[in-house]
Amino acid sequence: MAETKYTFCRICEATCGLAVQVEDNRVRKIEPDREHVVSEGFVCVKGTHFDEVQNSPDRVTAPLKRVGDRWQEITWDQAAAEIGEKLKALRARHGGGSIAHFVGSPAGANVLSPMFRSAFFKSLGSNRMYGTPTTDTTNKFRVNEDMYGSPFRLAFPDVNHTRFLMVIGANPAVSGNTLYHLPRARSRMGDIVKRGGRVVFINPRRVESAAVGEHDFIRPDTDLYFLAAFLNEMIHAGHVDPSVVADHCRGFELLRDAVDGWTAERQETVTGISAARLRELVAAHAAAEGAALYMATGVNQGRHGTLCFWLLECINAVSGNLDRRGGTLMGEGLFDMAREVNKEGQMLLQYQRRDGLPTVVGNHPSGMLADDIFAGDVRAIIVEASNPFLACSNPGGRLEQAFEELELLVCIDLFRNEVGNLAHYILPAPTWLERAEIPYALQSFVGNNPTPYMIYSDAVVDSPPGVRHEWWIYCRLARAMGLPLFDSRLAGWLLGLNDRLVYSRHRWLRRLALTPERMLNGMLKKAGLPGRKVFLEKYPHGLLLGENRTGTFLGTDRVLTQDGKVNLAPDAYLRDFAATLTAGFQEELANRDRFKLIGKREIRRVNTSSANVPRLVKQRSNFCYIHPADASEVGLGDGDLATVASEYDSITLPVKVSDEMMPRTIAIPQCWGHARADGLSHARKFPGVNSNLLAGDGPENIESLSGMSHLSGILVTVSPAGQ
Ligand SMILES: Nc1nc2c(c(=O)[nH]1)N[C@H]1C(S)=C(S)[C@@H](COP(=O)(O)OP(=O)(O)OC[C@H]3O[C@@H](n4cnc5c(=O)[nH]c(N)nc54)[C@H](O)[C@@H]3O)O[C@H]1N2
Ligand SMILES: Nc1nc2c(c(=O)[nH]1)N[C@H]1C(S)=C(S)[C@@H](COP(=O)(O)OP(=O)(O)OC[C@H]3O[C@@H](n4cnc5c(=O)[nH]c(N)nc54)[C@H](O)[C@@H]3O)O[C@H]1N2
Ligand code: SF4
Ligand SMILES: [Mo]
Repeated sequence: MAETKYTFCRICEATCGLAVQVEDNRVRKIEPDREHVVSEGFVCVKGTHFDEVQNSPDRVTAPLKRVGDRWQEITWDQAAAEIGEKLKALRARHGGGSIAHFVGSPAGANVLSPMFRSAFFKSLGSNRMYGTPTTDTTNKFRVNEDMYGSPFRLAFPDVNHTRFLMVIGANPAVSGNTLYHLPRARSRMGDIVKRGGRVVFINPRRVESAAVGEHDFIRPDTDLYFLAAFLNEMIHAGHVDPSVVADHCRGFELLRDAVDGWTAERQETVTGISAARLRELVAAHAAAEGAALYMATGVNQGRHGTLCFWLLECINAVSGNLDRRGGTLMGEGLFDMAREVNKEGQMLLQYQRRDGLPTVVGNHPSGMLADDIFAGDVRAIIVEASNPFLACSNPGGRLEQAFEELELLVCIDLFRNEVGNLAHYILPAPTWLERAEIPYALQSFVGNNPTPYMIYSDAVVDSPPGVRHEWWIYCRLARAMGLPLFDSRLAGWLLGLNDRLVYSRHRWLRRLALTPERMLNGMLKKAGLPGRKVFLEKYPHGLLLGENRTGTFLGTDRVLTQDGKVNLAPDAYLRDFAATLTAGFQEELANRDRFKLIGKREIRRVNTSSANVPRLVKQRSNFCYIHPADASEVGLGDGDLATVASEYDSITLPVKVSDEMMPRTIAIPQCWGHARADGLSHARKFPGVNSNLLAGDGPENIESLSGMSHLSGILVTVSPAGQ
């Protein structure tokens, strides 16, 4: 008989509550958990269709070794021994730094894996971490560190109380939001309007979320000029809170001078937002009892993600909204992760790169990976939960060519995806339904959550016998290489012993093991919360932790800068800003009539991870969305094939004509292009095209302050295919 188990979804950061029907260790049905303390029964189609990932016949269920063009199943002992040998040899010849890891977004939902992964790579002597953080958000970490003293001081809008919310370059109703926990995003943003407040979306596409509020088109990659003018107009209109600036901030005069002259009229020429509208928004923002600006990937992936987030945070701070009810809050997580991490002293700009590009929170720029491989700096890569050829800038397929040069490529994944095709070994990992978990590390530890709560879930089903947890894999590889872990031979030895116990055939031995359940139980208790058993018995739908407090940040020792003040004017930003405002602005003016390409997240897809779900993916291709006037000018109609070309490559795909688009902007859903996905039987038949073949890599396509790849706002040409 089917049994209902409560858990939470880990596909996106909304982590909605789920009720999963399980029979004979098989997931039968996934439904919303109507009693979940925050998601309250909200889910999206990806969560309820995850059974098709869970039960997919394509899953890898034993370690695979590539032998010629065949895949051979091998034992974990053989896999660990062979990979361990190769890593040892590479380390001896080229140093530990030649061995990199590449971490994808699903790994972000895994609380335990990062601890063991970083212990393993530290022990190996490698700081070479790449991954998708430099495609979504390292600019924010950089700004947090420079302004507040830690990458993990991460302010978020107090959505439950705000009277004015401006959302720039995000579409929470579809994406579930990022770096800011907001399940039921659409209805919660709608509540702001019902309370008499305003929600304004600044976006080159009239996005689904905008149905709850107002929307203004902005020309892609011009947010910097909009934000500079917003701040400047705000200052001139006298909307700065003098006591916040005097008591809690440093560098206001420098900031003021930097944006001086950026009038509403001046930004209008490149952004497309009228001067009158900007001034009206500035006035409404100032008048609101609690206002917040929020931005996400659409701006992060532009050319000026760091400068934009800096100005945005400055607006939130100097207007007096930071640390204020209805403004932005600096949450308190299970423990003070920001302070703990600072003790390690291993954050921003920690690793010196020869090219001077930054490594933010340990991330080397993913847009430099091909160069780094070709230069011989990287010779082996362990990929955990990623599909970089589709997700990252891959100009004309250059990233694939680079990966072909690798001496060792290991993929830890549920499937053999495109990068897996080139791997020497594929190591199978469990799905999130097969993992005990608490929500995302940032949500749990940093507390970027307007309605704080905690939930714990055991694994809902057992994984196939040949599958191993990511954290276990790192311990097993460390044992194969004879490496200590956590700077300790004893810890390395004990964890080596533990990795035998965890998957032992004997139940009594398994009972002695340090299991994920025990580790998570320890974390909960250390934070002063009830332990695992209490959560399972009393709080299967989550436990509310009480409202966020205001007045807990400014003027307290939680501001981790040296002088305890918010730094409004980091030197590096002022320099970059001055240069951009002249050269960048001229470039925008010169390119005003050219097409820019942006991405588009779709409710039925999450990055590349849901491409193989038959009930979700029913169209053979992604589309190129284009405004009616542009379509007719270029000679394209609905369904026609268009060729979209950048300076790097060109792709051909069908067109959808839509007045959702701003003129001279086209949108192509990213993370498609599965034509060669031999290991993904459905995705291969419904492949679409990879828009990231058009994105450039190398230093000129990387934002120099944060290492972010330039993935949105790419200059392209559009024409009917075959012309
Ligand atoms: N043009 C453009 N490009 C973009 C973006 C954009 O907006 N525009 N967005 C960027 C962003 S924000 C991101 S995060 C990236 C996303 O790209 P990635 O981070 O690469 O993420 P996914 O494609 O979701 O997942 C990759 C793999 O993880 C595997 N996987 C899923 N769950 C697990 C698990 O629990 N364990 C393991 N080991 N593997 C698992 C899946 O099977 C899949 O093969 O794309 C980026 N690319
Ligand atoms: N359904 C679904 N949900 C997802 C994902 C998914 O692939 N599918 N991916 C997950 C991941 S990894 C992440 S990081 C989050 C991301 O979460 P969000 O940041 O909310 O992601 P998007 O929906 O891509 O929103 C970016 C928006 O920016 C707009 N935009 C593009 N360029 C510009 C610009 O230059 N200026 C401005 N102002 N706007 C611009 C786009 O039109 C788009 O609406 O979503 C997560 N959730
Ligand atoms: S919004 Fe959808 S994908 Fe995201 S957590 Fe909720 S159910 Fe899962
Ligand atoms: Mo992401």
